[in-house]
Amino acid sequence: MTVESTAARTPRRAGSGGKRASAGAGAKKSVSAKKDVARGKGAEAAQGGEPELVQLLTPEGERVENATYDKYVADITPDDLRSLYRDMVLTRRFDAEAVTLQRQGELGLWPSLLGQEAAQVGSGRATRADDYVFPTYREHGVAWCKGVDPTLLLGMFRGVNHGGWDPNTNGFQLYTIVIGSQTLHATGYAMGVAKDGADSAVIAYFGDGATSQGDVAESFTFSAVYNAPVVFFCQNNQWAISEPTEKQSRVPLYQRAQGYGFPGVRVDGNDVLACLAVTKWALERARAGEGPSLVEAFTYRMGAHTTSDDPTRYRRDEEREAWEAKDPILRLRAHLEAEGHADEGFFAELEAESETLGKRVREAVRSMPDPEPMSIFENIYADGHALVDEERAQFAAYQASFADAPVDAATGGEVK
Ligand SMILES: Cc1ncc(C[n+]2csc(CCOP(=O)(O)OP(=O)(O)O)c2C)c(N)n1
Ligand SMILES: [Mg+2]
Repeated sequence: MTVESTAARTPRRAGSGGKRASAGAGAKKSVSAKKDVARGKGAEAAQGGEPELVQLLTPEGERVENATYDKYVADITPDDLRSLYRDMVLTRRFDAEAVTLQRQGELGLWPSLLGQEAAQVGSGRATRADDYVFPTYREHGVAWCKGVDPTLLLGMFRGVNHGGWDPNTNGFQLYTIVIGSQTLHATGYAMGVAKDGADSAVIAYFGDGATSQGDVAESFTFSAVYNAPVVFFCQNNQWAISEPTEKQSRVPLYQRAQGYGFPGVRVDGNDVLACLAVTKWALERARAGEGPSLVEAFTYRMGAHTTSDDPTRYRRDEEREAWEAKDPILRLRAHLEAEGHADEGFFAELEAESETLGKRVREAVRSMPDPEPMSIFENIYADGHALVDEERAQFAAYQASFADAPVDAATGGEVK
């Protein structure tokens, strides 16, 4: 599989024969299906055709009808559209600040969400306050929608804590680095929700690469068998570090659900409205006792995997450029402008708000206190653990050994 063959794939829009809901001024025709056919021998080609993609806003910002999903966004007002736009813009700004802070040495690492704002804000805004989110390490936009103060997300990446927020305050679990493991946690939690008789739902986020993990397969099996109220939200950003999706699966990822006995849907992950609608559908199913579903948000990681990665080593600029044309934020902006839902004043105010957020994030990171060394052993197990106790004692003895060490008068440090 060459890198070239992964470029610029956009599957056919589901219900693409449907009418345009409104023709925005200057909106071009949506990209033709023919042009969108996968160029390589990837997963789509293996299926003998391109998969359907739920899309409500074309890359040009034109609203298209969808017989199945329109009803999930039927109550969306211009205010809501502006607020979705605001969430995406501020999330992107927060993310950009974090990348810069890492480059300045203030953070050890940062996994950017650049390009995935619609997938995260659309799905995040579909959740209710009592729905519980199990994220990976990249769900900064979902955290934002759940009301987690973004500055709290940075502590772990500065190395001053293990997480930085109480998951139960906002129904947003701690970030998980162990790929796919949170899908099992989500499934177990959802099984508990069902046993409690609650009507809330659970949503587990993971990437395309995570679908190759055994944990994800197990969570699909268990959630299906137990009819757990969980939504599996896969952000297919085309890459698992340097591994393209084609090398992860012989079928489009959403089709995996069928084998486990629950529905799977591929949605345009750069279309915030479609992500909102499809996730609402999936959450409502879960709440109604209809069990799990898989949403594959077809999107693109425009940045590097993390600040430690250099994507120029394994992918072409043309690929990123093709996805830039489908930018989720520009798409909604085009729609807002074409429909007359936002004026210059709105965009200027948002720019000012974005500046204020940037300043707040920078100041918060730089003023984070260094932790007490012994605090590394806190919040590991709810009831303690013999091994942690042993390690704590060893570390305490190690720390204490410095107390008696002779001090070099010249340097103020330990005598070598
Ligand atoms: C169990 C496990 N194996 C390997 C890794 C190393 N690793 C970190 S991120 C990553 C790729 C994940 O790709 P994907 O699931 O597509 O998520 P993305 O980062 O693209 O959002 C890997 C292999 C890990 N963290 N955990
Ligand atoms: Mg990925």
